[in-house]
Amino acid sequence: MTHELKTRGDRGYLRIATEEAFATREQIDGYLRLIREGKADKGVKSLWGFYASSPSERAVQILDRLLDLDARRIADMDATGIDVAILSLTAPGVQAFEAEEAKAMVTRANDHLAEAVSRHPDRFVGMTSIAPQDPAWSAHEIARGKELGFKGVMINSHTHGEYLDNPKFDPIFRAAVEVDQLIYIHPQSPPDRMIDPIIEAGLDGAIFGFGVEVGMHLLRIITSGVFDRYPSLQIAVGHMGEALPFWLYRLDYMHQATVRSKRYPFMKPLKKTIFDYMRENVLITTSGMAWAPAIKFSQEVLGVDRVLYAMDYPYEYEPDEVRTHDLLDISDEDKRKLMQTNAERAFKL
Ligand code: 1DF
Ligand code: MN
Repeated sequence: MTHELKTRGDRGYLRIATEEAFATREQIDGYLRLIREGKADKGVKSLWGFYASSPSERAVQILDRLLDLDARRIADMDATGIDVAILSLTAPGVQAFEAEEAKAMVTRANDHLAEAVSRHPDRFVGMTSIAPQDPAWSAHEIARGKELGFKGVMINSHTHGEYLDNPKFDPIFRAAVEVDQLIYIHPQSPPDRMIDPIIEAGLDGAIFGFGVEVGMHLLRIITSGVFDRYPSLQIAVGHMGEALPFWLYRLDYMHQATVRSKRYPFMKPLKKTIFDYMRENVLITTSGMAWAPAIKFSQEVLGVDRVLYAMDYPYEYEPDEVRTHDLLDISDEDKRKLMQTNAERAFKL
């Protein structure tokens, strides 16, 4: 059987990939400088010490592909049948830098992305990157991003070990709600106060540390009541919800038991259950999880409208994984939601 990966909806749907990374040279050089000066945390040292300087085939290919926003990327999209790539600055974005440098660098990265989108308007969609180190400034950048034509906001999980449930980050949520765009929480390495037992086993990266970090981050956002303050806020996470769908029964049961027992004075009752927030405020993507049982389970638990396709280019560039999605034994209607229309609705394309 031939299974060609043509673009343009030959299978009855477009393929819109929602977690696709790019980098700027300035950003990569910045990570290398942090590492050289001893200012990088352990996670950045592990991640970018590898991708930005290893001579291994994987690192060299990925770095080349990250930096390209033209012919090579389009050719790779064509070769795997990806019609539209929703692009964001690769992890940890500018969140590893001090505030002033981060703001200048992310402004240039957003401008760079906007120019690429204007060169390839029917193939690329952009997300705004921010510098959460300065929440008020980031709120303005989110509004500027909308002016530039971007369709969502990318945050690479923690910022110097701080999480978005910290009230100081509230202007970021308010700005996302005001522009009516989703926030995508992408992994980065766990912060220094969490990483030691993970990194000593080589598990700090995409293999496990990323997922633990973002799953916990999203849970903190839910349990601290952010969605009660912003009921219309939508947060997307990749990697099939960073395992939270599979945990959901236990999370819900234990959250209710914990709140009722008043074990933690700061853990207040919420208006809804964790299950409700996951089905009403959270979107998940299939990045790095091209695995039929996990996709179908997540569709059943969260609803078919909440699961979106992502490739995770260039970290995951496997034509067979596109086929896995095409060949899922789900209805044509549900497949079209997964590959195309859920993304169109969530990002308001
Ligand atoms: C990796 C994976 C790196 C993902 C990423 O950004 C990333 C990796 C630095 O394989 O090291 O986005 N990912 O989302 O799975
Ligand atoms: Mn990714």
